[in-house]
Amino acid sequence: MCARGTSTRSRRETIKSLTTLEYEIELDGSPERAFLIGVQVRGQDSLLDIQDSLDELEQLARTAGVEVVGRDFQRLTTINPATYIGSGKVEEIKLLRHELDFNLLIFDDELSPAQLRNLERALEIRILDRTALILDIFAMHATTKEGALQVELAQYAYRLPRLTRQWTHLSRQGVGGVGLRGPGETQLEVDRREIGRRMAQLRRELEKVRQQRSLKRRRRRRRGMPVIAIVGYTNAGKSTLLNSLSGANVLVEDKLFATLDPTTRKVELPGGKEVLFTDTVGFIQKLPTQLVAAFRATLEEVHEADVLLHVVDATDRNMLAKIEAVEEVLAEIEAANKPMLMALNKVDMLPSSDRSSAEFSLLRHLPSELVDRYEDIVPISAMRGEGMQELLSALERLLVEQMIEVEVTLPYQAGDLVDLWHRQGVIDQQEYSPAGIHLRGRLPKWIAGLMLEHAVSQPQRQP
Ligand SMILES: Nc1nc2c(ncn2[C@@H]2O[C@H](COP(=O)(O)OP(=O)(O)OP(=O)(O)O)[C@@H](O)[C@H]2O)c(=O)[nH]1
Ligand SMILES: [Mg+2]
Repeated sequence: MCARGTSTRSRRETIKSLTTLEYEIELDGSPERAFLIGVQVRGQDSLLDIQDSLDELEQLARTAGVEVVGRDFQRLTTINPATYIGSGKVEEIKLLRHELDFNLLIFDDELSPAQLRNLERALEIRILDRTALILDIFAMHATTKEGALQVELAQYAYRLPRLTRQWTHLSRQGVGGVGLRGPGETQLEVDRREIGRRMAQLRRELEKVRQQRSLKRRRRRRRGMPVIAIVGYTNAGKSTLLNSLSGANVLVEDKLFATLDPTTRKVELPGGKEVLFTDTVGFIQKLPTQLVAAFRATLEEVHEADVLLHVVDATDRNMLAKIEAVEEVLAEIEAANKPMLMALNKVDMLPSSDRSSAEFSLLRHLPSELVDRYEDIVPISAMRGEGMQELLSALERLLVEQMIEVEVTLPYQAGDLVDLWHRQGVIDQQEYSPAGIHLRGRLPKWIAGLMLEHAVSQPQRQP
């Protein structure tokens, strides 16, 4: 590091904040220096303890390439509607800024547009909140067109209510006074309209993506393979598991939100049946609602899956809170009532005596209605490929349990459906009659529907 004003001059660029101020940032490759701020509201239950939530925020900041130089939090009875934190804390931060030399302040919750504006004015420093930080990471990690569209839409949804009158900025340079309402306000309206138009266009494009996805899903259905969505908290090891199961080559990183776009791979179960595994975007506590809305096309993969495989990091001391956070998101996207398995991952990091105790503590501390939702809990090490056979067998058992009894007569030309039944179900009786092939046996629900659609006679179906 060289001191400012020496011969190696760093390139500086002025950037505008969403609200009123302009900042200079250095473009010499050195990371921005951030200070983290959180609030703990007394008597309010939050999933993570404030220090753990700040740890997570620090991890998010590091993932975004920011250096964290310090942190602080405040216990409040209520959030300050004007500045989120109390006025004393605002003053403290002002002083700290000179001591620690940070140029970015990151809040652990989403700030209201007014809070953001007031804080920027009071502190004259660039401010990000948790949502903006997550959106930034998503923007960094979006590799496909769909991912990029979804992130852009979420970013505009976040920015729109936070845009303010440009003239506030001009008035700071002495242009204020007469004519305050003139061009600045018009400019703001132009900006808003422009963003509104762009959002409408993004929504249209995403609607197309959704339709393509749903077409793809229908085609998959026709092939009869059940779809298993791998869900879980960010960094739990979902992509590592997909790679280990299928030899896929999904990027694995010790970073939050390494995966944005879903990847689907075929995997053969021990009994020979084939299933599709889909790896998806990770969840996090305080997940911004803009993201859930914008990522609808991606999250529909979870919504439409036949089985959910919830990957949990067994080494995480906040394991239980994170399981709950995942359950909350699943409920939000109406996917909470699907058959579920849990993979207790990273057990290679636990001393062997702790492995069963991790499972034990899970079963003991997780509310029983949650535990009951999982057909099986399987300890694994996705990284070392341990527990894969056990996991697949558990999945196979679950799939068999999900099957229903079907009795149907199919036309002779529907040979492909008979093959499908052989591959994905169990046939107890098969007879040839003039009307067609009479079959009785068990099938996954999603294929049973297909058989009934093609039946020649009135199907008889037992529950
Ligand atoms: N020790 C150990 N580390 C693991 C295991 N599985 C995954 N990891 C590590 O955990 C980190 C996150 O793994 P990923 O597979 O990227 O996690 P993810 O759930 O896909 O994360 P996101 O896509 O960011 O939501 C990486 O550093 C992996 O190497 C495991 O079984 N044991
Ligand atoms: Mg991943």
